[in-house]
Amino acid sequence: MNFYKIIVLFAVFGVNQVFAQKKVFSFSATMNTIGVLEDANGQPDSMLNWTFGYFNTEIDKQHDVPGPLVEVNLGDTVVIEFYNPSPEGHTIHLHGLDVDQRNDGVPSTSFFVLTGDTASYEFIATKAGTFMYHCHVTTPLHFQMGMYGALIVKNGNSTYNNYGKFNNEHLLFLSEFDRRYHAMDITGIDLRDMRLDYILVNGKTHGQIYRDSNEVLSLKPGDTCLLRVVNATYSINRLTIPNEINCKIIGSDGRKIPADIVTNTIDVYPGERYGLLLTTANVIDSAAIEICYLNMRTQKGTKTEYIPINEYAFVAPPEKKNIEDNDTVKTDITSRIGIKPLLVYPNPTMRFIIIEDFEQETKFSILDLNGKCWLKGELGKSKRLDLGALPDGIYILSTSHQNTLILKE
Ligand SMILES: [Cu+2]
Repeated sequence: MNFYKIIVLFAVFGVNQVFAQKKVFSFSATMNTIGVLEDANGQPDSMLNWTFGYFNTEIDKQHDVPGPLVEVNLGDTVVIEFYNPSPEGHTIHLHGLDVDQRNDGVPSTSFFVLTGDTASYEFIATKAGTFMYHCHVTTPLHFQMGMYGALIVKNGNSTYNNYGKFNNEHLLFLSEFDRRYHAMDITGIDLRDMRLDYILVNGKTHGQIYRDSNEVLSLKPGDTCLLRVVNATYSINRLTIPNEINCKIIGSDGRKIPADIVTNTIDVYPGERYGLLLTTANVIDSAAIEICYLNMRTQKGTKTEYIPINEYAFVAPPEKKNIEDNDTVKTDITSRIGIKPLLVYPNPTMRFIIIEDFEQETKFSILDLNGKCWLKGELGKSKRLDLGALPDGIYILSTSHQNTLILKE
């Protein structure tokens, strides 16, 4: 039945039918510890890094961070079968892909994959480019825990539906790690507070990158390298490409941009993906691409990482003096508009919410979208409300100074 649909869509998008296939990926989710991270001095981190993550059941028995690379060809019908044996509900959100609502992986508008459930996500790869997938359940937490990965739609040796020929490609999947979230006990952590303890490039830090030949970017005179950059962090990722390299931005967010931009400094914002074409007339050694993580509010550099070019024993320069270590990023919209912040989590929820109110003794009520009041009372500094008696739906939390939307699944 699905093949009938594919044939219709091939005609619409003009995709080459000869190479298009049905690709099935079998994913599962686990909660477990992953390998040891390395600090800026090359010392292993003593902490066991507790993470959530995806793995491909045909290849692995246990997840890694990031999750498996999903690589398909333009025109493919892609099916990701997802089994969730972990004690938490999860989804797979296909970030940047044009999928229908059912396959979008946002639990409130698509569906939850609860413990023991199996579900499948399906789409047709109609645009060549660089994308990402991630869990959309309590996203800041599940994202921080490691539930993300790259999704690449290939089109032979060109990209963006036949634009930008290359003979070599390299992926930089940039993510980050706040140590506090990966301890066994995370009670008391404010989900708006993300610290940058580790920069991860394709899941590796510092010496782990420089010692791994797969992480070295290869670029010789005559080569054209497509550099795919994915920002899966809460920071601006500023890439500085060495001057002896010609760098052209050709695509953004899985699409060709209207006109190429020639630049050696590229700011990639959270959730964005860039396609860069790199060429050089020189024989390059002792060079690296610098990636600086800038705080979203202050725009100041916090941490820097390097991607060696053509060199297998790179040594990173010492950290710059002006770097603010462990700068805290708080998403706090309410204080910007002059209201004291009201923190509600988890949202969406299945059983309960915790409300943290920094005003003293605020009156609250929880209303459904018809205005019916289900719960009301007074808030102290922090309150846990049991929502077990409420039917599934969308509710409004109203306090004396603001309204907040809550989703109950
Ligand atoms: Cu999840």
